[in-house]
Amino acid sequence: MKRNILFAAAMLCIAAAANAQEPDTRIRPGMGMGMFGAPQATNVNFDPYVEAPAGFDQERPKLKAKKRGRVELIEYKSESVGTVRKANVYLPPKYNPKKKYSVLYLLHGIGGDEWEWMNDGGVPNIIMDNLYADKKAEPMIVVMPNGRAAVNDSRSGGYGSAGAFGEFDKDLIGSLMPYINSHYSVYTDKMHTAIAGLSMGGGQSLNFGLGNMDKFAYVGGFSSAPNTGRPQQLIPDVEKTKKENKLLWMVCGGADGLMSNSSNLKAFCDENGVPCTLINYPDEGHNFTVWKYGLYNFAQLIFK
Ligand code: FER
Repeated sequence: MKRNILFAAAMLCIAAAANAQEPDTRIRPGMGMGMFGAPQATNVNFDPYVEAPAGFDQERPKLKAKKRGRVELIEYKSESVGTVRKANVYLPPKYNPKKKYSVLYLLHGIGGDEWEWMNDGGVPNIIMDNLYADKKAEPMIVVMPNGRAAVNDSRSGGYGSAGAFGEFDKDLIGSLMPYINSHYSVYTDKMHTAIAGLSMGGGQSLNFGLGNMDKFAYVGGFSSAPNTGRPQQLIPDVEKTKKENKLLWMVCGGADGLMSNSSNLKAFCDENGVPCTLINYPDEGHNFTVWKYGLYNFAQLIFK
């Protein structure tokens, strides 16, 4: 019951945010899907859940310092928001500016900010360090921005800031990506650029990733929220998506009330022959158990 009230309140906020916007003829995925979201698709073909190995998210005390990555906080000027904004950047072990790296943009949820993955139980640095120690991931940096594209981008925005999450594509593509491309030793083409996120960040990743296939070849949505565009908005041109997207990968907890955002897209993809993965994490809710699993798996599949 509490969840339903929260959900209805969130939808009202989205509607209010949409109404408050300047006239904008572009499709804003997720803004026009009605007050109570999309009904759950039936007969979804989930992909097999394979348990992650024990310890994938545990720090290995014996791992030498030089085999660990590091995280640094950056500040960049945002043209679209008009402020200086922050992001955390994970650099892999032995990051060497003489080499070139791929980039994963890793987005947070509605209650989070650029620190959520690091400080709220996501341990992305530990997951990545372990993947590198086991030689399971390609060389990449992981950029964790603040996805609330507003002057006040603090966590206190809550559900009222859903509109600001919808505006983040301008900041991401217009300001953050150019900053990363000019301050780190990275490949800048789509085949070396991925986007994934949890909940609101999952919706953003699907919306922005599939909406900008010239920039992102790999797209991941973990427990994607109701800001996720409808399948037909996300994939208006099936043949183009088949050609240009290299990975569309999702996970959601089986006990998460937000499953329909993922399963409707999966059903659409299956009907239309678009390669797409959706793992139903057994009996799990809306939490970092699912999101850590998402990062662990997604990070192994990209840039290969
Ligand atoms: C909603 C339910 C959940 C919603 C957003 C969320 C905007 C996001 C949750 C999260 O990011 O963790 O109805 O509407």
